[in-house]
Amino acid sequence: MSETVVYGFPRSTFVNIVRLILTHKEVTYTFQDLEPVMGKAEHLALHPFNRVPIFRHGDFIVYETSAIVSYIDEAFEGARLTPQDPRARARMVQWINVVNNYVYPYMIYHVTHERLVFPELGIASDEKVVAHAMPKIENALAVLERELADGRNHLLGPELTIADFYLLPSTFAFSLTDEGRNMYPKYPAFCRWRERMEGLPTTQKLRAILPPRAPIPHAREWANSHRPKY
Ligand SMILES: N[C@@H](CCC(=O)N[C@@H](CS)C(=O)NCC(=O)O)C(=O)O
Repeated sequence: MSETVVYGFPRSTFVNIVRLILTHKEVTYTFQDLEPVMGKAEHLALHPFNRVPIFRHGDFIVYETSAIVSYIDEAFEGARLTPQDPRARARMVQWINVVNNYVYPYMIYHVTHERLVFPELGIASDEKVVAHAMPKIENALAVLERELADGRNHLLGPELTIADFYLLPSTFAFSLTDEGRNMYPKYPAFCRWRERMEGLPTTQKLRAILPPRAPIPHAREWANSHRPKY
């Protein structure tokens, strides 16, 4: 059997999307923690854009989360997480791109980094970065609330898809900030979706094997290399 490896660091939002989907499909894999080599030649040889996750299946190596998860969904047995219907599939890709462009950048890159990741390393929060993100997050949550207000179980309706697993890790990390804790109760349908997703055996199973949340040492460099500036 070909070896299956996820490369990344444990707290990475995108790495955890991949790990949730592997867990859901009951694919056995090993996790290789790249924290000690992030940004170094060993990491850049796997991902020339200096990011994680990277996925290896035998001699096939692929990076970029959406490419990885669509490969996993097709190449491995287990519950299919991609609808066959073209319109439903387009809707799923729409939500994946919503997370990439309008959710992750503000919930994680702006607020979670400023409120959790940098302070854990002794770096003060930049209030301007947080302030810039807040209306964008309010808008994203209002859009999700409208979508989920008809009582559907998942983003696309009754079917659990890759889109739900895409959204979960960003919304989890943001829930650990004061901003998230204060904002979420205004969006009850979204909170019900979150409760369902957090309660899935898949989510519980992955959480149980993740190490306790610890500071991300290589994030010290982000303050110089790619912190938003306003
Ligand atoms: N477009 C990439 C984004 C991946 C990404 O931004 N990953 C973050 C972690 S969640 C990362 O690699 N950060 C490392 C760094 O910025 O040094 C994907 O979809 O895989």
